[in-house]
Amino acid sequence: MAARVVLALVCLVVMGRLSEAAVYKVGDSAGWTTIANVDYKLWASTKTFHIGDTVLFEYNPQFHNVMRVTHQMYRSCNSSNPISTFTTGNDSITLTNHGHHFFFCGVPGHCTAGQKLDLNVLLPASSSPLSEPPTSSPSPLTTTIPAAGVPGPSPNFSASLPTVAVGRVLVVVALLVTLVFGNFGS
Ligand SMILES: [Cu+2]
Repeated sequence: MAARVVLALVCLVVMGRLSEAAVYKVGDSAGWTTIANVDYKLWASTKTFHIGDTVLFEYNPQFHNVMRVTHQMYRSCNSSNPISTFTTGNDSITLTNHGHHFFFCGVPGHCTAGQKLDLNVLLPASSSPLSEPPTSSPSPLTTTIPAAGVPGPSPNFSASLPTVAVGRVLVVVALLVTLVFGNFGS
């Protein structure tokens, strides 16, 4: 019983941490493109990015790419020396540090046409206890985190806990009833 409670609590904590890490598809349904005239500055301004969140660039790799660049390169659309380049057309980039992250498409003319993105990742909130890694047992949590998106067993556990308790109460009641009726019978 105690083990089940601990397991359920661990699951809830893991689920809580998973729900905190968001995945944002850049440009939403339009994706990463020049033809839809997406205002990526506006898009980013409607989101709140945190460390651990992921941004997903979806695009046709025949026509676009993603370059992570410095602020200076971002401002001048200078694609000569990017920090990193992504070319799969389905690039997930996890935000691992706070501050501004600058991206643009390195295809000539696309950055100046507005295919550029400036994300500001906020500092971790000190008030949230879930954002602090637990000091006692960090390994089970970190190993289960990659299973994001897979429905965890936590609802089943939390739902089964009251059922188990009710079941035990019923057994005790049944025993008492048989004892009482047994005494009446004799
Ligand atoms: Cu492009």
